[in-house]
Amino acid sequence: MRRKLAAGNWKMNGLKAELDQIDALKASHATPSVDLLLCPPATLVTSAAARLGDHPMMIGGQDCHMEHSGAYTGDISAPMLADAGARAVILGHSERREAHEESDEMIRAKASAAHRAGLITVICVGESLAQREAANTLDIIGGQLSASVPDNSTGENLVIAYEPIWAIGTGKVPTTDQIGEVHDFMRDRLERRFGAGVGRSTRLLYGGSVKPGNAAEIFAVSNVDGALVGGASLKAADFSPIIEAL
Ligand code: G2H
Repeated sequence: MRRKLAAGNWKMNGLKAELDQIDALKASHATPSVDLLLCPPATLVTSAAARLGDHPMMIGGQDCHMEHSGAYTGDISAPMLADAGARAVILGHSERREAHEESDEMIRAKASAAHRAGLITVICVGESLAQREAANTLDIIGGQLSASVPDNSTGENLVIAYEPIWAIGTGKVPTTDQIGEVHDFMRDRLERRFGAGVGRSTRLLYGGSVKPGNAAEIFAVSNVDGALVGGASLKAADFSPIIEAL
């Protein structure tokens, strides 16, 4: 049985003062019945992990380099994230695929490095509005899945987040039928590639304008095992009801 996962992606938001939100989450979810992951900016990973104490919430990064170390100014490696207290990393978010021209091959190499460092990877896939309107959604998702997900994935270290680009930060959310179609397709693709063990234990998150008001409806969809939440994860008062809806 897959354990549900609520993941927060703070993107490029948050100064030290915002770590108070972690205290609020700890207070509201002292013994959470679902897995929790919070991915603050890299500058806060160490202090966020320290702030957790013995709470089971995980802290994660939002990207990592595919190399272990070297002359890559400004980059952070997977072992560095792990050393800072991260237990997971988001990879291939559409904002990185677009703004940083990350290819599926780069994401696969980063994910492989993250797995070697003992990190859980949350690998993002998603179609643009033009691709959906051209009825190419499943082709795009299938291509991203096969090219971005590394062979050293297991049911424990792999999480996939379906994030339709047109739903990110826009307030637009796909219908539950649209979400279900993609999640069922992803489950089938993972089972075909990795077999039933990995295919059925990999958690599939939905991401894109998840809010307290729509979370329960999204979580009721087949093969939705949780959410990757952006804007609504910045404040514990918004993130908590989403966690409770899981
Ligand atoms: C999608 C999501 C989090 P938001 O990017 O990854 O952000 O919930 O703000 O749409």
